[in-house]
Amino acid sequence: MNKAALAAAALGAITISALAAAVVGSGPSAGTASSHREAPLISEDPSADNTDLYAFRSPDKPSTVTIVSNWIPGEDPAAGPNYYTFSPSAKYNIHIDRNGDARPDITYQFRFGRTAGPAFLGNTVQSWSVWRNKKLLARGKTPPNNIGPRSTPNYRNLAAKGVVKAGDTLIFAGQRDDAFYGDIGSIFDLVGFRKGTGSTGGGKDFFAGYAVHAIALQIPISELKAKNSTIGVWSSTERQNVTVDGKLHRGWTQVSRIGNPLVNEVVVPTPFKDAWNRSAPVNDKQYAGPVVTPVLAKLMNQLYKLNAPETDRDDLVAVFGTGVKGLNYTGPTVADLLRLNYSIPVTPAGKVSRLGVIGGDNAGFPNGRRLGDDVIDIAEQVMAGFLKGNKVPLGDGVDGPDVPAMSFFPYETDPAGGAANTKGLQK
Ligand SMILES: [Ca+2]
Ligand SMILES: [Ca+2]
Ligand SMILES: [Ca+2]
Repeated sequence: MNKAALAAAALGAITISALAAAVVGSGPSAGTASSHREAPLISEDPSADNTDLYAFRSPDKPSTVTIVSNWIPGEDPAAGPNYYTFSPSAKYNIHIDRNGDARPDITYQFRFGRTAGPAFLGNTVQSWSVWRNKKLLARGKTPPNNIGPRSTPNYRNLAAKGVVKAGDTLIFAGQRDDAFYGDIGSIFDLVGFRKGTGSTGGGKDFFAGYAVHAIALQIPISELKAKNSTIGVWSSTERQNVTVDGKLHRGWTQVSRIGNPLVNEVVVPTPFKDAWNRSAPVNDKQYAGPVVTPVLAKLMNQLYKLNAPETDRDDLVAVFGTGVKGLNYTGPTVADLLRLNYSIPVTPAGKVSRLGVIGGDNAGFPNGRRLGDDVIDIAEQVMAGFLKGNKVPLGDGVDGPDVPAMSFFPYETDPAGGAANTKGLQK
């Protein structure tokens, strides 16, 4: 693809995700950043709640793609003695579409065992099994949560033992530091910028010190075999025989899903957020309407007179739902998938832009999503009309995570220890 096409494509892609993200990140009526506690029902079921999804070419092993999916928002490592675990009564899924029809061609499904006792006093190791397209692929164990130096000494070593190899695929499940970062406290106070327009620092990272539970996969590109080298990824959680809206569902019911960051928070109107969590990406066309006339753009204009385009943002719908031509287009089917064109090379560490494609770095969001990509700033700038020439240096004043990603699998870094109690106040 030529550079102009790529840039245009990139911008378009950003717009879509940005739109979604911007809306999410900035909307006072939205849930939390990214997809933390974004819909009414799932906020009562944190162990099934998808928070963020990442997909990128592995920087230290570019012949592979890494997918990281997080659950359980806002784990405070110090909040013992009943610590966080994956739910033994849920199914955790990572889906890959390789031909643009928004239906999964590869599904990795994880189930977790119970801990030997209550998750009390640090007994948080869980056995797991993973099936690839319903065929058993591997079994393993999570490391324990990071309780502290007496219960879980040499945590790096404990975590390293959690990585399992199945053929040429690496697998990890367990507690991680939340890679997401953002000034959620200020954003949800009417899209507040603590300093200027948010591009000069001064934000407070709400997620600093908090953890999540993650599943990470490193898959050889030779196994992906996607049309135009572009995969569409999403993650979901299912629960058995749950009562939803007063009605008992037999079998398994999907209760949460995520593709691009911030979509449910920003794009989907509140009355439909729970339904969105239960629906399949292949039916996402029904949610395209709100993207065309984004509420957030209107709100931002009312509050800050930003000149953001408020109507006719069909381009965003196209970008958000289909990928961008010349970048990561997967076809006409509209669906919220995190689309990664894995033929685009890894950007060397010194040249990575946290703004991804709008920062001239096509290996980042919305072409997949790396752990350090600043999806809130991207979303806000796109929402303000970056792609239509209205470039406002918006941001939340938080330009990176509290702890950087690791340079090796599973990349999302080790969680802070509970005993360190990074959130407590020393007396
Ligand atoms: Ca498919
Ligand atoms: Ca963090
Ligand atoms: Ca930011």
